[in-house]
Amino acid sequence: MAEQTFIMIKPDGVQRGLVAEVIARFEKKGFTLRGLKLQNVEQAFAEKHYEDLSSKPFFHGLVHYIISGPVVAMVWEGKSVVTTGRTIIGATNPAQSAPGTIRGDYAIDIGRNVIHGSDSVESAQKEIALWFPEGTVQWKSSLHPWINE
Ligand code: YYY
Ligand code: MG
Repeated sequence: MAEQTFIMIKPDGVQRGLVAEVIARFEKKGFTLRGLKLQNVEQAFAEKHYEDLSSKPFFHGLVHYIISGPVVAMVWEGKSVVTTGRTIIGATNPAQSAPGTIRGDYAIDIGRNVIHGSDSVESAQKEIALWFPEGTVQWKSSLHPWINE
């Protein structure tokens, strides 16, 4: 199976009207959209998504931020999409994110950094299973041979 990553537009990204912009960057790069939904997040679900960070001092604030409004959950597929997805997103702290990245172009504070992306293939699999228990859409873009050699 081709590599997949879990990408989430956080509540600030949705409120600020950045949904189309984020999708466009992944789409124009050449990755394939496999799942997409707008949803509110329950506190327990947000805690589960960020369970690895539960001992961090910012955990409580992070969970409250994620449940503060609807998010857009997505699965994107393609060669090295996990690593390249992180590059498109930019560094965790927008003060250090390069211009041209999503966080570099659209965020200032680490606690309002617009977007989440899986940090490894293993966490991508875990996050996709958590967010898309119903599965994703199986299809192949007709552009595939024009993007992949
Ligand atoms: O994967 P990424 O989102 O880039 O960073 P993580 O280290 O996984 O942290 C998740 C999330 O937590 C981050 O996007 C912002 C927030 N956060 C924070 O508010 N303060 C920190 N010092 C570190 C992370
Ligand atoms: Mg992370």
